[in-house]
Amino acid sequence: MTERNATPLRSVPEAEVSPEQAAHDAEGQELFDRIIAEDSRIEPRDWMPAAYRKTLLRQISQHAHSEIIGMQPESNWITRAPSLKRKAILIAKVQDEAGHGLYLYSAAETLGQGRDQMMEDLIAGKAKYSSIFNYPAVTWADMGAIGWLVDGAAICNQVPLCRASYGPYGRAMVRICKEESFHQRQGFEILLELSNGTPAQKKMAQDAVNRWYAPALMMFGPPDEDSPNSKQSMAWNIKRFSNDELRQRFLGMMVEQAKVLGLTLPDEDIRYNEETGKWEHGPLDWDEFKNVLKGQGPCNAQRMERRREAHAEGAWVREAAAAYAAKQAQKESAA
Ligand code: BYC
Repeated sequence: MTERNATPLRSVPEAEVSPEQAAHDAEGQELFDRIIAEDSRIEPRDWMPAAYRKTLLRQISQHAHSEIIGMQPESNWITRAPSLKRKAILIAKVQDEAGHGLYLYSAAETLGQGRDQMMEDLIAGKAKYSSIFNYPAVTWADMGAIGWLVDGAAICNQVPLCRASYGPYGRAMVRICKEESFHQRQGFEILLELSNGTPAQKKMAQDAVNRWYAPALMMFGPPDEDSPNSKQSMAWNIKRFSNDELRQRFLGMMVEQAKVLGLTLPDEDIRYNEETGKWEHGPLDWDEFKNVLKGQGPCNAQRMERRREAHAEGAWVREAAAAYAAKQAQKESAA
């Protein structure tokens, strides 16, 4: 285990640095490289390259935004859940997602970015969030397909992130992944019940799987040859596997689970390649993916509008919390 310097070292992103700062940075870089090479963890007070900090902030804040925007397709179904049991489960799941957002915003804050700024970027439409949440949830079976496919993809992508080199991110992911596996099981169970129900219910389940299959595969990000960030993120032990590796792994899991569900994945080209040991799928519509990222997906406008409304409606809570904190601080300084 590499020993840390007693005094935290700060990186200076600007080009103009004094000789003292340059020596300081060189020492910091050496320590950083050693920590990464031994697959240990970088903590908030450690020196880190400006680009590492920026990459983490980009990924963690996008992830946090995805969690809170991801509450919308499901919260729209809370009042229409078919039973009290399903309603209670769905409320708990949506609440968990708010919690995931919270852990992730907190992790991003340790990198020096204020939560207000991240929120401002989201509601101004400057920040990304996962493409998947710009698709509509049109029937109750979509709650099953989201849980099974979307949370399934999330688990596949996020379990390796529990070993991310940045301590606060990796630790947040451990708890998130535990909750995600409950989410996936509840989605699987909704689909299993529908699939074993009436022919109309089975068709509703199959239609939902047909709608969410391709968007779920695209959640993993662009193919490796079009993924500009993967190589460096993997060298820094933030990402552990490439987008395509995770997509293939996910596909293999879903093929087996679809058999148990009695449902079909809507892709005639799925096959296991004995030579490469990898699962293959049919072509995905990457133009559609790019359009969704540009804000032109079926629900982008609706999701952003709802987020802005929720932010405005929550202003009184933020003001009350700030007033209370100011009062407490005043009391403490008077004591
Ligand atoms: N959607 O170089 P690449 C959840 C962007 S929450 C939108 O491969 P990277 C859940 C990418 O950001 C699910 N944008 O990037 C919640 C980059 O643009 P910038 C969210 C995407 O970072 C509630 C550009 O495309 N999960 O599961 O190496 C309910 C090039 O890509 C997407 C996470 O955020 C996308 N799908 O890899 C239920 C996990 N894909 O930033 C469920 C953490 C790519 O350069 N994040 N882009 O402008 C990651 O693992 C990685 O950031 C990604 C992308 C695999 C997503």
